[in-house]
Amino acid sequence: MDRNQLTEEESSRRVNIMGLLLNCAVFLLVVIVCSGWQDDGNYDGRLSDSDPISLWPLPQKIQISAVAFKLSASSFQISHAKESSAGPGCNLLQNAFRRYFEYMFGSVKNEAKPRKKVFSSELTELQVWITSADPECDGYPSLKSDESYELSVDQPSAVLKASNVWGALRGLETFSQLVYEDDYGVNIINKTSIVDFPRFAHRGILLDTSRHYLPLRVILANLEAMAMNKYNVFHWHIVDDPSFPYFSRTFPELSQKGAFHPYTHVYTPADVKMVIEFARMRGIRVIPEFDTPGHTQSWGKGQKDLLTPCYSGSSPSGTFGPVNPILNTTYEFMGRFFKEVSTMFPDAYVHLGGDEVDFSCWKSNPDIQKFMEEHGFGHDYSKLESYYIQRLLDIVSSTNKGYMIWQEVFDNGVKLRLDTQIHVWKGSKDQYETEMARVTGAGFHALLSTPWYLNRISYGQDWHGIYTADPHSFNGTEEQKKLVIGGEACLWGEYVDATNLTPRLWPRASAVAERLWSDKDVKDIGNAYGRLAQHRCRMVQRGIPAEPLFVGYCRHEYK
Ligand code: CP6
Repeated sequence: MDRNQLTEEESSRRVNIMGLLLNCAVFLLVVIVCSGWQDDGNYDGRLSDSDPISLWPLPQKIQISAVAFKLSASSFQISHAKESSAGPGCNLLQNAFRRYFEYMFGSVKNEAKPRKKVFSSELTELQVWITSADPECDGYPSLKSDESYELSVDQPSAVLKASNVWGALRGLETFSQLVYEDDYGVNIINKTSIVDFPRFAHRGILLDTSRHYLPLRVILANLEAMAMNKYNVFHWHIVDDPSFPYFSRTFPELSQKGAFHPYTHVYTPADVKMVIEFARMRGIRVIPEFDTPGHTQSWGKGQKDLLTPCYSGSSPSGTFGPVNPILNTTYEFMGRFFKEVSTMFPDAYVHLGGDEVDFSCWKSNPDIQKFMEEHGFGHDYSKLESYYIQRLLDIVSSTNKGYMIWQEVFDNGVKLRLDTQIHVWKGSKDQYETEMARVTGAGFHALLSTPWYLNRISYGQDWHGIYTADPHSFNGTEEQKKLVIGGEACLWGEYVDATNLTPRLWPRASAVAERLWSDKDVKDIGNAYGRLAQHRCRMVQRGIPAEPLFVGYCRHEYK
């Protein structure tokens, strides 16, 4: 490599400091005391070109001093503050302490290195202080979870304050991102003060396990990467046309016949529980999607009469279309199926799909035609779709779940409960902005995915467009803006399996993560580039094969 070429890390350090300065201007509350808050030590590593502090997504308010402390694996500990409502009995926190300790010190094998720098002091403790009476150690995260935290890194001990474990998890990630290695391999942290909270409550990633089966370890590795980016929703598009890998206890034939392979390409109840628990430990909700009435070819293999027989002329052609909406057996099946789903998945929401329903098969079927006439639907097949969805929503409501649906269901005028979340995924920028305005104008909660179809790839730095898209960029009132719960990055699986999933997703999904977490004014591409390049190297160091943004290298390359 050209020696004059700035490495990703070096150039990003520069941009990073520029960015921190920029933030002084951007946030009135942010004060970067660039010359050191109070230079009480003899560490000469002021915030300068060589400081590799790189936070992603950027916290809401930060103060960083030039004063730095050393951290050593042998003396540093993460502990529960005396006043904390959580203690060593809180498995979620104990587990997180261990995880983050390893991220900070795992690569430091040999402590006995010659030190040329003298540090004013060493930081020996991070106290975690949960302030609310119920720390939620054994609970599940929800749309309403408080993820805010305050972090103070100073002598004699750093303090991370949060009302519950969800905020503490976000703060631990931030603390670990503040730690950097100096040229001698010594771990350093600067005196810092942070107040942080998410801009949007729903920050998700969709993975598709139907087009290709994803081994459990791939799903878990991505949950891990999601936590590094403060994501809090795993939208599990678990079944679709090509395969049905969800093992249903009530209807085992569904995966027996509908999975690519009935034993090796299936998620058992134990697998599902493991995903949910691994996600919970990281403050991530698991929302399953069981998409109907379209996208259901694989369901038909194990459930007779569920799908509509298509006709060619006056006789059945042997092919099948969407779920058959005119049979009572369909709704009996859905009732039992979603009852099981509602107990398997603890989240308060399920995603019911409802997208891309192809009407041609329904049109060909004489029984459906008769049903259309009887119900006065004329030739408007979206009315038939609405009829089906309406009955399905009533069924799912009776299991005490809320629901998310793709935008078509709203577009077709289905009557929806006001707490329904409409998932916008179609169209150009103009079209999705209009849709966001229409959905929130009608009083519904909305989330955006259109600009974040990460299955789409192109040559060059396509993270720019991903980074600059914003769920609030539409014409609407303050009330409408409040109805936007966030967004999701989607990685549809047609061209993705275990071999290429992680680098296709990261760090492009990190760009979405900052849009959904950080202040709306954090949008400078130059500033983001440096931090993102470094954040990507940090993910690589932590074992996530995230792809490069551009030319450069990481100090710790992927092994
Ligand atoms: N599967 C399902 C898909 C897609 C959708 N639903 C999809 C559509 C367009 C693109 C990528 C994916 N593969 N069930 C749309 C929500 Cl570009």
